[in-house]
Amino acid sequence: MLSAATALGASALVSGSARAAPAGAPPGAVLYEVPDDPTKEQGRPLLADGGYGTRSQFESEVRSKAGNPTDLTSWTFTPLAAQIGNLTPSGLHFERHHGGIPTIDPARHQLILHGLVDTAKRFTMADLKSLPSVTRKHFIECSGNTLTEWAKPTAKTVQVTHGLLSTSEWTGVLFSTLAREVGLKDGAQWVLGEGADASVMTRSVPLEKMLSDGMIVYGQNGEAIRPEQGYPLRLLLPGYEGNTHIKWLRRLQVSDRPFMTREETSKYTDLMPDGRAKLFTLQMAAKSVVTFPSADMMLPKPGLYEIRGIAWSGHGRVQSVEVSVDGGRSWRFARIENPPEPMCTVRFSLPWAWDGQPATLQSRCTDETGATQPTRDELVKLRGLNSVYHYNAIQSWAVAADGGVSNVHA
Ligand SMILES: Nc1nc2c(c(=O)[nH]1)N[C@H]1C(S)=C(S)[C@@H](COP(=O)(O)O)O[C@H]1N2
Ligand SMILES: [Mo]
Repeated sequence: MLSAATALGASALVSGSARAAPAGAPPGAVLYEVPDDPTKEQGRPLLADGGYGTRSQFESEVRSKAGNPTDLTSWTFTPLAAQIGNLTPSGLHFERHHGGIPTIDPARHQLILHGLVDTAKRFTMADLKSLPSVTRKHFIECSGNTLTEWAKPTAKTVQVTHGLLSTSEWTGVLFSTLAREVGLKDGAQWVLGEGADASVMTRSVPLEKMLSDGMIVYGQNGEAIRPEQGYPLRLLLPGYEGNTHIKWLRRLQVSDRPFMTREETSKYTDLMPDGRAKLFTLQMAAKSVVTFPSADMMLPKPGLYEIRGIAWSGHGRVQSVEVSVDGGRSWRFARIENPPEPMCTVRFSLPWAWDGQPATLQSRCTDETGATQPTRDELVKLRGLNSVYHYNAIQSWAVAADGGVSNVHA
């Protein structure tokens, strides 16, 4: 009787609790009893959570904090290894605040659009929500993501090496829609975005980018964006470095030149080996990371595993992801698990039979422009070691014979 169920792959489910089927049941039928769970609780009434749902009490993944959490300039990392699917839950979206999180009443919030325009305008939240909207999935990556890895492997987990990366579905108004509302004057080339937080974050963005896909967003994953993500309004620039996605957006000023703010001169520039700095390196490059197995994990024994990870590019869609288990000597194409969208993450996987020997796991993203992730040696040859931002080298995880996984340069 059990053999049919076993052939269907159900053997692990039955564990000896099969019973003979009652008379009249189809031939070959077997009843299985679900074992009783004495810890199960039944019958929580609806709305016991106040009407806004929370996750199961058994789920405990959280963002980890960096630096002193009471400092107003601080950041938290998304727990990438625990993420299920391609979207980051809003409550686990990484955070980077330069002046803490302001509390803003949306009824009082306004966006001013002025400068090289025919008619400067103020938009209330109601004004913005009445305009045609778009909904798109995009990642945000801080250009400081993975900055600890330039000189030597430093971070202990993938949450800390790569967790300044999150993906949401964003809803809002295209900048091009607002531009039609005010009319752009001849000579318009750049747009300044300004935040209403204590840091008054300001960045200059090329008008061409603003007009092509720049968004003013108020929605994240089906509800209002979270306070930590810029409630009630933020700038969303698909594929651009996180710093340009101005949160708590209150002002846009159109100009014929960049404004050369602190964040685009003293910060968020790339110091090259010859001592000169590159300005306005705005697009995030092709990048990927294996999230399972990754540093600080332990493989219990040799056998079949599924290597899993995330890949993305600020230049367009992910074209392919390759995985190596021998430190980059040989590569195999991974399976892409969701349809690639422009400037959005994909999840990838590859089955791997681990023989118990030491192995070095890597992944390599190629985007639709043909750009591929460099090795760390190639990146350092090009950029030197003065840089802080835009580290996109191939990440290596070493699997030791005892199954322990650690962060290495290979
Ligand atoms: N107004 C304002 N906008 C801001 C910041 C800030 O501190 N203030 N931090 C920037 C940086 S450096 C990054 S990486 C992203 C982080 O967005 P998140 O906190 O929603 O993940 O927001 C950017 N926009
Ligand atoms: Mo950032």
